[in-house]
Amino acid sequence: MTERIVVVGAALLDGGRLLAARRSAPPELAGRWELPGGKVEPGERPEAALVRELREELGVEAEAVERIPGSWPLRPPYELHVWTAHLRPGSAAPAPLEDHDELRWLTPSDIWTVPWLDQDVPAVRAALPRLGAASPDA
Ligand code: 523
Repeated sequence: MTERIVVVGAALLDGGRLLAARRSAPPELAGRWELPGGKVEPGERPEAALVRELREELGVEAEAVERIPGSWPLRPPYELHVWTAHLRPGSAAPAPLEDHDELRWLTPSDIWTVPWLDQDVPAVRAALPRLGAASPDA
C-alpha cells in the first residue's frame, strides 16, 4: 500500500475574509483557485509545513491556528488537510511569489465567485463557518 502524503492548505483568515490564490502552474491547475499550501516534507509537522509554504509562496509570516476536521483526496498519494491560519503582527501583506498569479481576500458573500479547484471546494465549504458565515449549502 502506498503511504498517503499530506498536502496542507491554509484557510488564511483576516477580518472575516479568506485568502484565495489563483494557481499559475502546472498547466492543468492554472487559472483555478486554491487554499495556498503544499506538501508536508518527511519528518515535518504539518503546522510547520504550512508556515513554510506560506512564507515561500506568499512572503508572509503566518501562524497555523487549528485543523479543520476532514481530509480531502487529491491525486494519489496526496490528501489535503486544512488549517486555519492568520498573519503574525508585522507580517508583509501576501504577494503571489511562486505558483500563483493573483490573490484575493474573499468575504463569505463572494466566496463562490472564483473557480476553486474541484478538490478544494469541500475544504472551502468546511472553512466557511470560520469566517462567521452561515451558509452550509452554498
Ligand atoms: N493541491 C490542491 N489544492 C491545494 C493545494 C495546496 C495543493 O489540489 N489547496 C494539489 C496540487 C498539487 C499537489 O496538491 O497536485 C501539491 O501541491 P503543490 O504543488 O502546491 O505543493 P508543493 O508546493 O509542495 O509542490 P512542489 O512544487 O513539488 O514543491
